[in-house]
Amino acid sequence: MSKESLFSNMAQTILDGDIETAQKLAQQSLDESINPLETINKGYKTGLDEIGRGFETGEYYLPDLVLAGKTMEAAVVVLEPALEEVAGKQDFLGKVLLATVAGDVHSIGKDLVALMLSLNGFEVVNIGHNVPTPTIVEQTKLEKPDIIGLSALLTTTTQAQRDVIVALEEAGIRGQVKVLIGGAATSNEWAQQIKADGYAEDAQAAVRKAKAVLGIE
Ligand code: B1M
Repeated sequence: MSKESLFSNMAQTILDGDIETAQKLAQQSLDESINPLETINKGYKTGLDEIGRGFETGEYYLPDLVLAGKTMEAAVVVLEPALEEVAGKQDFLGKVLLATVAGDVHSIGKDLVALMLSLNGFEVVNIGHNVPTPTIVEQTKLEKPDIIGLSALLTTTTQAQRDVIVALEEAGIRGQVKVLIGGAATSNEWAQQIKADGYAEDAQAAVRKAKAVLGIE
């Protein structure tokens, strides 16, 4: 099977919510030495994007989104050891506190970012999804991270990213930590608008931006 057909079949497993085949194809891509990041981005994520579009037009429903999410998570479990190999052993670069903001339960992208950061030398404290702003501020005081990463996938919940930055300012700790944002509903422009220190479009960019804001490389 060509690489393109394999990716297309992977996307189809997301649309079908077919966990067993998704995992089988993930293993096949490893057997064929395909880079696991390419597999995620060109295979499974394509399926999630398609189901997202279909959800907007009424072709797919909420249970389809739920099952698609579970299928993606199951495929990533198979790919995880290979992602570790690609990253290799890394020196400690810094500590990142990661959360999906209040009102938003999307966790797949954030968890991928957590995985990539930790594989690349960052200690990651992943405090979950739908995390209230005061909790993020409390955890920042407690964990003293170098960076806070805030994920938002809903247009409405991007406001909570701004709320966190304002709350950090009010708590007098904004200057002690860099704030990076990400998630499908965000952008470089939004990062500038809310005075975040940067925006990352995907997990690899998150690693690059995390290094950049800490002046590494
Ligand atoms: Co939801 N959902 N969803 N959903 N969902 C979207 C986001 C949507 C675009 C679908 C659509 O309509 N086209 C739409 C949002 C529209 C908008 O506001 N603009 C939407 C909606 C409307 C909803 C509900 C409101 C549906 C409803 O209930 N009627 C509801 C919201 C619930 C809530 O949060 N309060 C809802 C629920 C869900 C599920 C729970 C069913 C499920 C999530 C399961 C889970 O996460 N465990 C789900 C899913 C799966 C999606 C789609 C299909 C896929 C999201 C995903 O996982 N993508 C999504 C459509 C889409 O994105 N195309 C959609 C794959 C993932 C790898 O990419 O998350 O973008 P992503 O993460 C990337 C980058 O963005 C970046 O790196 C990641 C890895 O490369 N990144 C960061 C992310 N966070 C970062 C943080 C950083 C840096 C980079 O910090 C430094």
